[in-house]
Amino acid sequence: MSSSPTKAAHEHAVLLNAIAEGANQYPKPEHVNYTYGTAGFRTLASKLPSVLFRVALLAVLRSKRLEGATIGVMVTASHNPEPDNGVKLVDPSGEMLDPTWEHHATTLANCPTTESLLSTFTTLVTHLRVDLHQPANIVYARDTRPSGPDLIKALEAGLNAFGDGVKVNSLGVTTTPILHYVVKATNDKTGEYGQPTVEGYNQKMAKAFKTLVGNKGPLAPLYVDCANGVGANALADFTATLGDLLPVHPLNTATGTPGALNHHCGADFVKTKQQFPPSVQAAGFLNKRGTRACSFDGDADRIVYYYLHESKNTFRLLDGDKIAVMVAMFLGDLIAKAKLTEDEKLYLGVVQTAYANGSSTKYLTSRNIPVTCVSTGVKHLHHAAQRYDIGVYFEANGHGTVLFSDNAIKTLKGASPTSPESANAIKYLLAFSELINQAVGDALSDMLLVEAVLAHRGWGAPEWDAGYEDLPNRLVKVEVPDRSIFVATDAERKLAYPVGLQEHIEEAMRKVEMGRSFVRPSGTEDCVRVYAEAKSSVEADSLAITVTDLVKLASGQV
Ligand code: G16
Repeated sequence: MSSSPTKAAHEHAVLLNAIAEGANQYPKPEHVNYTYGTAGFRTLASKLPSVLFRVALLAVLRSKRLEGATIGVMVTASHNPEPDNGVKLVDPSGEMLDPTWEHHATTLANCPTTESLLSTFTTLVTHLRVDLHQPANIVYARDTRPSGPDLIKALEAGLNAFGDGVKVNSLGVTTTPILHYVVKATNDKTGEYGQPTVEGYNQKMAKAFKTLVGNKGPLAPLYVDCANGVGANALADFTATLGDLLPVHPLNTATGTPGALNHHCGADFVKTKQQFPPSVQAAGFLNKRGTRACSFDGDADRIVYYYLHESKNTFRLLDGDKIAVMVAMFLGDLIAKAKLTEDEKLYLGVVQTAYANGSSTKYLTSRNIPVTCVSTGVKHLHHAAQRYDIGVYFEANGHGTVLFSDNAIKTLKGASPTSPESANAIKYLLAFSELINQAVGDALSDMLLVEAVLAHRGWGAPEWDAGYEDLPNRLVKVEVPDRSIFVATDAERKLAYPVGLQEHIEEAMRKVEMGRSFVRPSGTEDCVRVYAEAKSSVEADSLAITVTDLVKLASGQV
């Protein structure tokens, strides 16, 4: 649709007026510098209203630029403590926002005044070649944080500035991966991915899970720590759809209790502290030896498993690395059983980050499974995984999924089975491609993936754990006055700055057997993270302490 220059100028002026009116309600606080980081904007909720208003503007520009494709907005701070909140944009494919647009998000968020916001907005419209007459479609949701409703109001104020020029779909309170699913399904014009609703998500996964384990159930009961977050609601909805096939015991479901979210529970607590959440212990879980439990994080995009070791009576963690290894081995076996022809050959690979335990990488590479190491952040893993026909990616913290390429799906659908075993393998591979969230890491979908693999293998947690022994490792959060002085390189395995620090870290590594350590600034919290692993716990501890001291020294704290 085109309009005369005068009419267009008038329409633009009306839009800018509406934006100005809204923006004045949400002024940018002084002395705050925002960055669209690893997982969007994330900071204290009280600092975010102006950011939400501006994110709405960018979401609309992105949708209009893509001729009305649906863009997602998720309001969450995932694993962060309750006073924090955040917001991230989801691209039409269900993936994270195109990295070239992250900079525009940062620029808009940092405009100091309404005037500068309007001129930056106008510049972006021109620079990004956005036709404001195009339609825009936005779907949004939030997690259970108490600050969520006010931030959603700020987001809606930004969307409302466009009047009828934007169609919105609010999913209310839901998990991050469900929002990603709905975005992907909405934009999938073939309609094959699934119904673009929460119900559609539950039905799709329940159907695939039944195909995979329907004749093996009911499975052994599973304890699920929901981190007192939105995963509790999603789990309840899903189990209502699934029925009795997987009996779950939900724990930490107090979504309305102030301060409870991620507090002494959840995937990040378990992974970082390497211990049971106290609430899981209190639930009598430890009396049931060998029983597996898992923890979601605050927005249910991460999951880790754990259990009590039978004879040693110790906590055993089955983190993202353990999930990746078990799943890659199992899918690899299914590919072999499918007996595809040379032309149909499917390549499977694993993507990890520097946090991956050295033992997991060794286990995979020694079995000829290709492993790629990329920087932290799902967007990096996701893109690297797309290079395989079946790309398994997991961060050690439990954030991950398995991507099936179009070629893999087409090949499997077109393959001619040579035996009942190959027919089953093909059927199961296709069912896994339905069960596993193709847009992003998803605690609920990953839980079902793990359960399906365990059921097929006939394993419990100890058998799963037996594959390899993790090297003892430590993860330390160091608060520093300015984390931006730490600049990582080489897929975050080394530090480029401060100059000289890397040499000291390497010297410390050489002093312990099988020592490996790295330092990187967090993209979601105001801290620097130190990772250390070594042959023994004592050495991992000492390496972590030495490197932490080096970080403090370099940041002028000692
Ligand atoms: C986010 C990202 C993850 C990343 C994690 C920690 O997770 O999506 O890829 O591993 O933050 O990042 P950092 O160490 O940079 O703080 P979530 O679950 O918090 O959204």
